[in-house]
Amino acid sequence: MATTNVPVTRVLSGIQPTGQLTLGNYVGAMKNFVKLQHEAECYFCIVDMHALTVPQDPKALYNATLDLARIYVAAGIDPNVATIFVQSHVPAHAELGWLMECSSYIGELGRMTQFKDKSAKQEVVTTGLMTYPCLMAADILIYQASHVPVGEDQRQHLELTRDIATRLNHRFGDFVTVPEPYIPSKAEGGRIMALTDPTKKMSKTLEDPNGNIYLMDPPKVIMNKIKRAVTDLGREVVYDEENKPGVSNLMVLLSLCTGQTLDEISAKYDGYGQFKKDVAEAIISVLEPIQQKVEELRAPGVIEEILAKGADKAEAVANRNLAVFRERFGLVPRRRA
Ligand code: ATP
Ligand code: LTN
Repeated sequence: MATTNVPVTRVLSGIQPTGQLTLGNYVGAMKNFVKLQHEAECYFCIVDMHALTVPQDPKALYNATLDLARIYVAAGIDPNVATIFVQSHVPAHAELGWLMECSSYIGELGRMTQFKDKSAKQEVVTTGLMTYPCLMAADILIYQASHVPVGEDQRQHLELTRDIATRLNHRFGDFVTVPEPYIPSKAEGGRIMALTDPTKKMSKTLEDPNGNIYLMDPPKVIMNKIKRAVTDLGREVVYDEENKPGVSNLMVLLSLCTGQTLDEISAKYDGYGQFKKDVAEAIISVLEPIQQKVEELRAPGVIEEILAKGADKAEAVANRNLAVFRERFGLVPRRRA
């Protein structure tokens, strides 16, 4: 993990409830959420307001929000250790989001690759899709987070968050923590590629579902998808991102699911058959317990209770920090009548 030597003290990250979570989301981001909860004060949110930047079916969004919360817990985030909450339950995020919109420039927002990619796919482009990184900056800065665990695709948004934080510190005097990215290298899972096309990122909204392993995929489906995964010419199992992107991607998954190094994996196989079978089995053995736990967490009221407590904890911190931003910007504090 390429990180600076800034101590990890406070962590925030979020995932959008925009469909079924993939193995990319798990190894790129969530696996680090689980790890970091024991090292720092952690806030993990379900960024439902970010999901609204492209059209969502209300019922599907509602269910995906609760399911994502269940997956957080099932994957090992302990709600008694880290704070798990829904972004829209803490209105201070949206309020600070406005201040961030007034602290960023249209030019820099228009340069964001995610905006360019996603707007190209939409018939109409919402204003929210463009100002999306401002709300993300608010999510992070409102907790004065020192580190943000995400996958490689979010690096540019984090750079923008850092630019905004630095800008505010210059304008109003040092008061915002400039957050550090916490991003795995590609070989450590920072960018898992689609199984059907290793030039594309595995992603919830990928057109071809066979390119993704979904966290809730049954074992048989996982086995089939891995068997059909695009491999490269030749039969050597070697890590070579450029010439063997398909095999390299599967090697990363096997390494992350079993703890073996890429060299150990490379030495072990001399063809794709057994290799692919082992990749599928390793993924299944990681996902099966998570899937079981998700089902247990469907008991009525359980996840709602966790989210209620999480929102209370997050809100207390967010409101306290929001007051500091308001004061620096010159907004008059409300006096209760
Ligand atoms: P969407 O298709 O809706 O953009 P997504 O699958 O890209 O969804 P996000 O909700 O945008 O997922 O991202 C959640 C987290 O997972 C982020 O930290 C993101 O960087 C990480 N992530 C997403 N895809 C991958 C991937 N293929 N490899 C590694 N990390 C990933
Ligand atoms: N933009 C991120 C989701 C996201 C996020 C955040 C990540 C919203 N707010 C705050 C880290 C910190 C994405 O598309 N994956």
